Amino acid sequence: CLAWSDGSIRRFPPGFMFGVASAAYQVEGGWDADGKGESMWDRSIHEHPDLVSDGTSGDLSADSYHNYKRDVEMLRELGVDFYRFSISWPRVFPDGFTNNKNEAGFQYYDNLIDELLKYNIEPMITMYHFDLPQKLQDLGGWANPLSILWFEDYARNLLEQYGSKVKYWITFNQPNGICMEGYGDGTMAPFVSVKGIAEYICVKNVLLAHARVWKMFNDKFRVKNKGSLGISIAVNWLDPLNNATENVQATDEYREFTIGLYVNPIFSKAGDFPQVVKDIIARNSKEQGFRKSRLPVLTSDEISAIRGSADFLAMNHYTTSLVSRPKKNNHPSPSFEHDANVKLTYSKHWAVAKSPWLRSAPYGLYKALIYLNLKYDYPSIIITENGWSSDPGLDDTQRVDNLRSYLNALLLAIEDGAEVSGYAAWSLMDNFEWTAGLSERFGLYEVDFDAAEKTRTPRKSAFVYKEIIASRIVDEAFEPKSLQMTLS
Ligand code: PNW
Repeated sequence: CLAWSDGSIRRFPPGFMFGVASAAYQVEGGWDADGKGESMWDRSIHEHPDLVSDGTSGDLSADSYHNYKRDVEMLRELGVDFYRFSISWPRVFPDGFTNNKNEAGFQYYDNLIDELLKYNIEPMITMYHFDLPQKLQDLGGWANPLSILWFEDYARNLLEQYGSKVKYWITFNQPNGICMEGYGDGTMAPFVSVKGIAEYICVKNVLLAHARVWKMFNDKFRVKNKGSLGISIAVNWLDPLNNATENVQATDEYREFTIGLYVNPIFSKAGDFPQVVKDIIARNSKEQGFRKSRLPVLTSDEISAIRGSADFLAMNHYTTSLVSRPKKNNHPSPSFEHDANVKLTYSKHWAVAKSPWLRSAPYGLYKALIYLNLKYDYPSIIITENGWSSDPGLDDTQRVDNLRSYLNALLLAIEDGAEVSGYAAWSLMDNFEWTAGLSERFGLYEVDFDAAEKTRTPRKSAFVYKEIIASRIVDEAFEPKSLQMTLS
């Protein structure tokens, strides 16, 4: 409904920022251009092309390395307030270590940032979006506690180079993706699968690396640059399948395993991993014959370093699942799945995207935001990803429906007290969707990957989003009159 009963229009509040997001490996291409080093995704896919369902890679992708001016033109067409993109660590430091700097890589991001600023589009930089330099992976990557220092060193260089131009910083994209998928189920690079152990070591290291960078930012860069720094955390919603006690309990626990594991150490008053997660992993570890819990302990110094180490929660939200407790725990032991011990399903009423895990349940965004308010005392939030995957094609009705209904749910949550100051749609354009390759399209703009120029064409959703941004209203009746873009 567009208006209140007194006739006033429901709008996103003044100052609310609309944007779009992307990530380096998914759009840039230029995998070895001008001195870029090898990332763990380059290495994994070059050695094992079969890891990607359609046999593609990020070698060229949308070639934003060469097409960044067109990308900024699209941002101007949409009229966005900000662009969230990530820096490829091996593009700026080919080996990961900061002694060997690739000037051409730094120049690329300087050019992109300057082009954005020229048109009053705020850059929002993700320092790390899944593409570790291979040399650092050779040393164990995020399972090695020295990664904390490597990341701090890298981040210092980014803040020194771009801190005066860039106000919004995000250290990590989705620690759960980095750790659970990268080191546990082995479905993302580095495709390591030391289940029930490596994931938790990774989580501790990533949280500590984040906290060190926040401290450095807070001490040396914040005031000078009037900036803010956060961390992107996947907060999908979970509801119990029904109100059976065991399912309600499983849901509470699974929220702590998937949300609390990352949010609690940073955003709760007490800090640390959630108690229930500590208890369950300690109990299981003991039963499995481990002398200590597989979940590493956070010392009191570590707890206080991590606690409060973010200016905002950068929330990636895509979908909702229904949780039940299986009669028997058949997951491999040990593993994260065994520790969490749940079965996930969906309502049959929720539309299914091209990605099998992605269902449209906009009420879940509302509930997730209210949950964060009650549990973590009204954190400052920027939605840094939300989106929909489809087949190629310009008439993307399902993406339009999904975008509108999630923005409606977001507006409702803001009206009910959620402190959300921005929203980024995933994604500006079609890109390399990790192991799904080019088979799942998330773009507001379609990319012709067969064309040498990687031609970008706006989908219907791009016109709808443009109208929402311009009016700050979600008008379900809006129909784009022509499919011709104009610059705003
Ligand atoms: C995000 N889930 O990952 C990533 O940050 C992006 O790089 C990616 O392209 C995008 O979402 C679409 O997949 C997610 O299962 C992967 O709910 C899976 C989930 C959520 C986010």
